[in-house]
Amino acid sequence: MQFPISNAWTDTTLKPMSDVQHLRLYYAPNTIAAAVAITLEEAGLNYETVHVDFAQGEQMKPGYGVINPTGRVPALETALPDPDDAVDDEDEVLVDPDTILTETGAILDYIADIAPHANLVPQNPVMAARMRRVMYYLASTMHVNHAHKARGYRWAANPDSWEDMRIKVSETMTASCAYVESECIAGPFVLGQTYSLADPYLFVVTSWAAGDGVDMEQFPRINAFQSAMNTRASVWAARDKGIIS
Ligand SMILES: N[C@@H](CCC(=O)N[C@@H](CS)C(=O)NCC(=O)O)C(=O)O
Repeated sequence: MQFPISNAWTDTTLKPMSDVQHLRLYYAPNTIAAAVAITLEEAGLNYETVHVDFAQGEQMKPGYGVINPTGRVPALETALPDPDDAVDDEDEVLVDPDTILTETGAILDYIADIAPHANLVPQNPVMAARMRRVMYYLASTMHVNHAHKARGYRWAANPDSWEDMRIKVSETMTASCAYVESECIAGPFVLGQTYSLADPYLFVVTSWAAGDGVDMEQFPRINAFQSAMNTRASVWAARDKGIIS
């Protein structure tokens, strides 16, 4: 996939919801982008996918910078580009940066807003805050712990330090799992019987834990939560599309 080369954010006016014509998810398999795919499936929304090939370093190439200037997935394009606003590269790939959303939590909230029928955010403000407590914890702490395994160069210049960070990941991810186990799963889902945006987010982040060296036998609530998630058609639909294993 070639991406348009531009980083012009010329108009920050959000498109009205009635203008939502198409959704295109930029993802790499088994990344946090899978939480967005599962949520789109839960919402019953049609979407296209674009595989951002990490093996080729596509997320760091200038063209992807117009999609997500942080060089990460997910990104969600929320409307067909208006030809007047769109960036047109040599390959005639049209993208209007003003229609693109980034940051997993923000994208999940957007999906809940455009698909109110799916009830992905509880009406009760306390429950909604409890849901977001888990989402913020995952974004700010547990995902960052996981990233220390392969992305140490973001935080330290000396390669010896990267190895030190990598070694620590099983410990920090185990500590995060212990917190999730005792504080974040009412069971079977984060908020009990009520499924919410926190569930696909937690599902994906906890799916990394075994590979990060966490002994998952210690965490029966997380295992039961994973099993409950695996009964959902949304998870299998994302799996069928190769977005999560
Ligand atoms: N805060 C961002 C983090 C996104 C993120 O770190 N995504 C990872 C995949 S799980 C990524 O794109 N990594 C590519 C890289 O670091 O080069 C979010 O929640 O959307």
